[in-house]
Amino acid sequence: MAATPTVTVVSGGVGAARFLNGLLDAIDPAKVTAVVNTGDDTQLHGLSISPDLDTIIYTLADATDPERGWGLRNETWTAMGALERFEAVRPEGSAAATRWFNLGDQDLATHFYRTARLAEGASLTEVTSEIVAAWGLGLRLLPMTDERRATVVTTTTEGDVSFQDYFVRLRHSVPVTDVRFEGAAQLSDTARHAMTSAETVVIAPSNPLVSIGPIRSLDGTDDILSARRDSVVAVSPIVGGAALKGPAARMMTELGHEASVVGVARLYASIASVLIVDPADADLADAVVAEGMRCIVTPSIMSTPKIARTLADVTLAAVSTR
Ligand code: FO1
Repeated sequence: MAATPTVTVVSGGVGAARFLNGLLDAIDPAKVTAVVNTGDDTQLHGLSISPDLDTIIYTLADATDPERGWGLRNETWTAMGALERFEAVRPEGSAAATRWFNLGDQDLATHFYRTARLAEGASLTEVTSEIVAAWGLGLRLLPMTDERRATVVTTTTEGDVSFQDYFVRLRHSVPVTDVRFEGAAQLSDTARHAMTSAETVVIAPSNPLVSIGPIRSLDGTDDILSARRDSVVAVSPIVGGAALKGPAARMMTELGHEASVVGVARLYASIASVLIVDPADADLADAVVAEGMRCIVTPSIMSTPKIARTLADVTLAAVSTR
């Protein structure tokens, strides 16, 4: 029996979390590292908030609210409710008492801890490993960088806004004309090592533009992955021309890409050799191959743990270990 390969999963939020759940069923969590998008990170109420890291942690801890897909189940919102009185007196232009980004009472504990540890000089990588340990998870979770690297979305209605302004405050309901990334393009050494040394790299079924894109925007990521593309496999986040969750399909169209598995193949062909697609897109498998990738068809809608586990098994089997 060959040793279980070490696997690094390039990850966004909800889709990546569900894929990782299946992967941790399939192989030893100690063999798994996730390099996670922090372009969604935001500062509110003086707190440092890392939504994609927290979505993965809560999901793998089986603590997440199943309807929302983010935040914790059985959550209460007392603190957020108590902010309402201050909205009335808040000066124009102040971000204090912001209430469009919902922070549950239990969720606040995570932001308190992360913010306090960062203020003490800990890196986001260090704090993330502490939070992962606190939830008893066996995998390694790495932010893509320890520096600030923010996704900026250009909308037709408000111009440039932060990712959370776009996704939550504007309910991603406004057309997008550009996405770019601000701040240091500094891939962390740990994340770099995780992407170079793993026997297999998986690109999780996350938004190619605003979840995987920020990680690819860091110096070195695309060079690392293209140099080892034979052992890089991507799982399409688009099924039947639609995203399983969130605005990925519409954003792809708005930004000039084809919102299909072929469009995903065009975005990933230089860094991955295999694209996993759902049977709904079996008729497009040849078009994916024409983009220079192998195409494997297997159920990708992770509606049950068994489907998620099988998807993980098929994904790992798709690329030869080095
Ligand atoms: N998503 C929402 O749609 N509405 C919210 O109020 C909201 C709050 C929130 C708080 C903490 C957190 O970790 C995530 C939160 N999300 C919320 C999800 C967040 O916008 C993620 O960035 C998206 O899920 C995309 O990954």
